[in-house]
Amino acid sequence: MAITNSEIAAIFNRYADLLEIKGANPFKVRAYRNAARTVENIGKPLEELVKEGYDLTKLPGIGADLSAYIKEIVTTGRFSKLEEIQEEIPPSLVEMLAIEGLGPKRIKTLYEKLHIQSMEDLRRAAESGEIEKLPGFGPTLVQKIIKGVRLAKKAGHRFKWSEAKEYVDDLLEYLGKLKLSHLVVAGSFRRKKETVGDLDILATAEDFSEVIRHFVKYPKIKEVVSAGSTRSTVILQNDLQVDLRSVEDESYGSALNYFTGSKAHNIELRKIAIELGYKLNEYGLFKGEERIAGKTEEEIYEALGLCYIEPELRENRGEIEACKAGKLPKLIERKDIRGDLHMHTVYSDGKHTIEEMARAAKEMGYEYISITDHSKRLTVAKGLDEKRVLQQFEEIDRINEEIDGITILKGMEVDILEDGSLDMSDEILAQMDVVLGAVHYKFNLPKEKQTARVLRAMDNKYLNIIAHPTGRMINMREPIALDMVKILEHAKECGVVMEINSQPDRLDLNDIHAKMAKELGVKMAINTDSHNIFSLYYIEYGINQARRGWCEKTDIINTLSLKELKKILKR
Ligand code: DGT
Ligand code: CA
Ligand code: CA
Repeated sequence: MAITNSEIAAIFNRYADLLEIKGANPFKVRAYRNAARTVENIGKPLEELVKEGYDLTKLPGIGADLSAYIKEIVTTGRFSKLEEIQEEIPPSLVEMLAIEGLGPKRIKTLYEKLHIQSMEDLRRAAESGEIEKLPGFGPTLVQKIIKGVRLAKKAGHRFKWSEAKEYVDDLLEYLGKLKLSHLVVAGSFRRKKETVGDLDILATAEDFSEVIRHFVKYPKIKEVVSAGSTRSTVILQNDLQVDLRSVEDESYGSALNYFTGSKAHNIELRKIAIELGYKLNEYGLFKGEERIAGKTEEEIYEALGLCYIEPELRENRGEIEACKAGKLPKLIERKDIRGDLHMHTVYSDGKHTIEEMARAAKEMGYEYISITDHSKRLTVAKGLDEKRVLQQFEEIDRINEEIDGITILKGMEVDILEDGSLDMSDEILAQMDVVLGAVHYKFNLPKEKQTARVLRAMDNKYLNIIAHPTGRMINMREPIALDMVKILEHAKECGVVMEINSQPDRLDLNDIHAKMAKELGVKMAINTDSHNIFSLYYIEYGINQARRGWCEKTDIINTLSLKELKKILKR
């Protein structure tokens, strides 16, 4: 994984913070902060410069030491000095840096004067009035600290996009009751990131104070953190933070662009603006004092000499270069999907019959589905043995004759056993249209073994799709250890398709892997893995992830006609 200049800058800034908490020489601290600033503004990836053998000491503020550190970070992805100092300083002191109003200097004072070492110490000292007595800590700051401790407790927890969506729908309906000229959720939510830290809502209205008054009365609020004239922050009952902001109509596009992020994408845009002699911020794109764009996002990209970049791509993962080269993908859309190749029925652990699933899929506008119940090893899910799966296929034949407008393919989600063999005989697999292979146990094998297991499964010529390839469950289960490059290269060689599983807690492949697959020419399938008729609409979540992975219609096999699909499924 390439390391970006902003990441290197963040490492140096973090190191400077820790040096400062530790009480290091201020010149040394400043040297790291200066280096961070230099790194952020070079405009060319340091990784490339290092590869080219460029003499980094020619850069402002980079001496021999820092040059060596940059090389270390670029080549190993780590900075050993940072790791060392992190060992010395209580982790809670580091966390305190996230609290508004607390910088390294103040944290050092709290540590030295009041021996504060944990968030709990900090809260107690703030509430008891001890902190207020320290020079440089007034009552306003103490209030900020108390709030900050509360927020920090929740930090780290990220909400699944689908969870956030439920609140978004409700909130937008509630806010929509007012007269607003614009109302939109920006931030990671708009970029369709698999998890969101908080919601960033942007609205414009003639009387914004009325909007804020209405907003803070939203019934699902647990706490109003702030309510000013142009912005307000609240915490909902489920601990989701919501920031609401307003700007003038003529700044709407630039504010939307700014608050959509990502931060890394914004920084790149700002650099381009500077190169052109402009200034870009949330209020507009300015040439001197004159606003030359800002009402819409489109006009900002245009004025910067770029094409419009979809929010899902705004992660500084090459979207700006791709745009300049005319190589931005035309992202896949819901209307491109013609079927769903992974779903369960009452035969194993699903809740609906084959016919019910088929009729619901037809309602979705699909032309085909494949029924893929579990194989026998998965006894907890009533996995099917050879005999029962053949019975199921007879039923599928029968329903296919009865039902019009949709074709049911015969398939199975077959367990990949520990040695990489499949949990079903080749003789039966040969009778299937679609074979999915999945890892459902032995999640903790070391990388080499786990990779070999999946590679071997792919060697079975009946296997079509690797289902939820890494097995991760968001906020719950780590991915299995796979060498993804090897897996994808082998998939390419043998014509195996990778699934983008749409279950909101799976979303597996993730965006990075999907982009890798696309770049290697590996085809993918966006499937819902539905266990009932209601979750067929999860396809939306899988499409979000695919779009973040730069996928186009041609990368995804379930956009094909049935005839073309069948060709791909014959390996
Ligand atoms: P999240 O909430 O952690 O899932 O991620 P975001 O991307 O929604 O981040 P958030 O809520 O902290 O900020 C919303 C957007 O505001 C972010 O995507 C870009 C913009 N933004 C925030 N802080 C900065 C900053 O320091 N510099 C720049 N250029 N943009 C920022
Ligand atoms: Ca956010
Ligand atoms: Ca935010």
